Amino acid sequence: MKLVFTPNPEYIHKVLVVAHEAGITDRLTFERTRPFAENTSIWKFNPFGKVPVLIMDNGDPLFGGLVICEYFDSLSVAGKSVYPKGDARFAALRQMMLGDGMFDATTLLRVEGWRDKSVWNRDYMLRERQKMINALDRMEMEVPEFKDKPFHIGHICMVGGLSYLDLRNPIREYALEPGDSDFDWRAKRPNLSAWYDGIKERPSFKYTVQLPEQK
Ligand SMILES: N[C@@H](CCC(=O)N[C@@H](CS)C(=O)NCC(=O)O)C(=O)O
Repeated sequence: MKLVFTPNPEYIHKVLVVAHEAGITDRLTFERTRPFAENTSIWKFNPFGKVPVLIMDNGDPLFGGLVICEYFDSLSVAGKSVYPKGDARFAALRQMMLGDGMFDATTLLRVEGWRDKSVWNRDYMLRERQKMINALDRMEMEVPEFKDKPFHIGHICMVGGLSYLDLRNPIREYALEPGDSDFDWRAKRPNLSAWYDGIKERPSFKYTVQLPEQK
């Protein structure tokens, strides 16, 4: 099966982490595409034009990173799953959405900022910025709930979102509000920061894929 995405070893892709945890990385091939590049191949695979997409062995696509994560998990060779059952399930799924929703808000803010500043939709940008801050604050609040739980999809998505924010910091870059020019998600979030620094040493978070630029 083939994963179509924009690999960037400088941040943590949730789909790669789940593939590694499931022990199925040897079944994967990769195609690089940049969704906003003119020659992107993404529209062939995903009606929404987003990465990642998985082309399954029967040729059908799966789109939506969270759906791909669930598919990889279902193939787990050791039969272990990063989706808890029972009481722990919905806190883990909420944390999954905290991480993934923060990633989405970060990319949406970033992409709007690519337009010329004179045509920025500031209200829209402020709204995405607020979502990021809210998600970070909520994660900080939830650290005592999740920090000692068996490893799960919520941990993966939060680490993915935070690692992206370490790489791309549109709050700092676009400085929409006073103080934003030195925005650091770790400030005032000591518990989240300490948890993140510890957990990101896990081997599946170190699994990266490097591919040449698309021609
Ligand atoms: N949470 C989504 C994120 C996907 C996403 O937004 N990917 C961006 C990466 S830049 C993208 O492809 N954007 C293209 C677009 O929004 O048209 C997922 O996991 O599928």
